Amino acid sequence: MRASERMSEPVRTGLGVEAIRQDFLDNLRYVQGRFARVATLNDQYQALAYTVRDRLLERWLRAAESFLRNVSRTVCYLSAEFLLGPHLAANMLSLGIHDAVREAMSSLDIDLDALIEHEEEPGLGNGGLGRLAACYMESMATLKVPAIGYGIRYEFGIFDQEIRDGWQVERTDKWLRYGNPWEIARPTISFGVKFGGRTEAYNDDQGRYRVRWVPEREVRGVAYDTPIHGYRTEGANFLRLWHAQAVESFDFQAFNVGDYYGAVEAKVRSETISKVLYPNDQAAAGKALRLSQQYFFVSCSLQDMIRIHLQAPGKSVASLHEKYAAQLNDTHPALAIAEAMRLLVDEHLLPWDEAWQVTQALFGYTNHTLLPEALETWPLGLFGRLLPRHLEIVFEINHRFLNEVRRRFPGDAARVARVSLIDETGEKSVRMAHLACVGSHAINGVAALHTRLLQQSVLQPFYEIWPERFGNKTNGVTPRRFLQLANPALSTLITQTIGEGWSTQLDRLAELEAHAASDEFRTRWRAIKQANKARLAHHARAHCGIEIDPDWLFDIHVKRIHEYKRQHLNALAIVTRYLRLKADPGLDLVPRVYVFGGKAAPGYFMAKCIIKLLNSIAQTVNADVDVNARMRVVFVPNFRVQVAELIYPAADLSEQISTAGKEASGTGNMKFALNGALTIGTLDGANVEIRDRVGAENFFLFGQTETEVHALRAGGYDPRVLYESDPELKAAIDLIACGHFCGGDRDLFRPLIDSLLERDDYMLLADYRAYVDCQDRVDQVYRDTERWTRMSIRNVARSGYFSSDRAIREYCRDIWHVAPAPLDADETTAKAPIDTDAGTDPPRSGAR
Ligand code: 26Q
Repeated sequence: MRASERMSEPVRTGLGVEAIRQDFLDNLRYVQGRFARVATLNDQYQALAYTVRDRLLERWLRAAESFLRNVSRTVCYLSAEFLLGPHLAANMLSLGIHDAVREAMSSLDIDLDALIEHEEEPGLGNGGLGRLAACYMESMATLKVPAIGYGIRYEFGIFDQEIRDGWQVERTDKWLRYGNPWEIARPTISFGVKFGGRTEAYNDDQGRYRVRWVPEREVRGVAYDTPIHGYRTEGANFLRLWHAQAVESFDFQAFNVGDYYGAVEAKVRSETISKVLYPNDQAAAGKALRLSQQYFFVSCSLQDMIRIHLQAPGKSVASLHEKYAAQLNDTHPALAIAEAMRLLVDEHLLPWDEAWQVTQALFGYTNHTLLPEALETWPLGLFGRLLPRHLEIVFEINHRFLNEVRRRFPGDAARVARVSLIDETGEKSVRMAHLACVGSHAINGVAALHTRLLQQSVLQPFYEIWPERFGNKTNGVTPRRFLQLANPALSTLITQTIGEGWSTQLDRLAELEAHAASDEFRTRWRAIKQANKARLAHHARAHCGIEIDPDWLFDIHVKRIHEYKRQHLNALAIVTRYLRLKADPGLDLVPRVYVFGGKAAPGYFMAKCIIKLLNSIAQTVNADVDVNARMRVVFVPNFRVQVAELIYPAADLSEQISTAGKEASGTGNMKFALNGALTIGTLDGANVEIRDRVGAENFFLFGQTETEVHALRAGGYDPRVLYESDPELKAAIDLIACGHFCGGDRDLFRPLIDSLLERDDYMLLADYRAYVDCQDRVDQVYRDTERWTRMSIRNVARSGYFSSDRAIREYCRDIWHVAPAPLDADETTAKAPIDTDAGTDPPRSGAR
């Protein structure tokens, strides 16, 4: 049906221009309380958001109704982070109303792009892990896999990054300040969560041994739901995020004894639990509030799952695992294993062994890191003070588990110590990854190399005990957001070339390959890249005040700033190029723009120095007329999903240069490849699989392999020898050290330089020469425009595997045992989870 034919559609649900226009005006008036002439940009944004939401909710509720007739396993994705990105444009795309909305807005003289840009994205995640959760929620909705995402409704998400004098400055992210039209508060869905206190053992009136937890305090978690709409499908999936609220009775007690301010303080303390997202910072480890957050959301989520399950007639907690598959996104929600045991055994009176079977069948665990220092542990003292009952449960799980290990490996005390849930070396602590392994039926890594290394290193003893539990699930990204939405021009060309439907069957991108031979196709391909580069150039002018030329090679390095990701290796190569140009101003180099973006954890000093270094180099290079017609450097501040959508499509070259064996997978690498960038990278994480698929000849490989890194380290690695033996390397390091980029200050970058020359934990010096030479190869290939374009086309054509739909199908098949929609999806059979008692009224007063 054409938009113009939908003249008399219902205003709230119709997909045509007229219905959208009318609903927008209604929402402006009746939700925002404004008439059109005085409406601000925010009023208009809110009104349009409600207009899109109306359509979303209609379809969501329809699907929810149909779910009542359908019984299927529901996936519960437990994650401390969901980095959703802006909703408005994504929901318009999934509903297929983008053109109609544009027409409706332009009929009112409103610039739709300005409204889209106005949205403050929910930054409820740090980076890869949080964004993966968002991609997976989108794919589950698209594949009609019933799913609930459980997490925390942080009032302040990841900090906003400003760059001042080249340094990162953090600002609180006040994303909720103008309201959030995409969420629905569910004040009637709330649960008490206990903290602290002590436990008491007793025998109940039927003589059963039981344990009672007498908490010190209690907090209430209130649900906020965000519908997750699948691409052109109906479904009723949602994100359920918990908001912490003080429990009334507690402050009343204090109030009665006259301590009003004490009561208010207790209230404030309770409500801090969901205040702020922790950056992935070593400094955050061991923080009681972080542990409280983890327990808070996990407890609410499990209580909610049980409540929903018990609503169905004849159901008991003994069949919880038949109703749900719960996935642990890293160890942040691993307390769910102890909490499930507590709820099943203490509250629902299931015998331990039966409860353990249910728990193990329920959970799967995804690991996202190999860095030993990033594996979560909690000091026993802290853990026991906050969660006394859970510590007992962890001890009991451990006791039974270690007995099993002793039975299987008699006399092997070293093995017992290695697998124990309790680390007894130094300050005793609970090892969350061990808890996650023991309590899950499936354990996976996020790229083939990562899974193999997990089995050989940090989780090796578990692999030896339960090899059958391990499997690989290579990450994927949603092509709807990162290709269709981010790169509309390329998407149009793809559709014109291979027809509709490719974004839900991404392997079909392979059909593009044949067109690489067509001159006309390659010309159009290049024109699109060029336009995307111009779009980014415009952003760089507006936000960084730097002019960049869309004709140049765009070399892009965006991701969290971390030593293992080696943005400073890129910096060394840039300085080398700078020195070459200074020495020979006539040097024939391919002009390049180096674009960086990413946040450093606020407490991570070295990462902050790297940001300062990049900005210092940028300032010097961009101002130097000897070189700035051949190279420029831009640091794009506050990298986030919204900016990412602008950046990936503009890249010619994708920097994926982590030390081999350190990056679990990477997902930016996939987003770049899908947008036609070529990768310069090491054999790390999913780079390995990207190269396997796009072909070695279409990938710029350099650097030590993981095995070589290992051997080099074992053989007594000395970075100084490399420094002394490579004149270009020495010159680059010396130039930074002498203060050339920072007004002669020789101290500023000393910590960075010292760390490279003394330890070089991430082996930059070992990979420097190979990297610089590889960049020269990039130049050579780039000069051959037609060849480069063919390589770019092949990268896209061969990257269909990296769709999050493929990843979700694998999780469904191997771990969750739920059926996704068939490949040629029949759009009438929506299945979805639903909260059947959402209509229950709250008690009148004081009843809770
Ligand atoms: C832990 C304790 C205390 C405070 C914060 C944290 C914390 C928070 C977030 C620790 C880690 C994270 C995030 C990790 C992350 O994003 N990992 C990335 O996950 C991606 C998806 O699998 C991979 O592609 C990346 O390789 C991996 O680095």
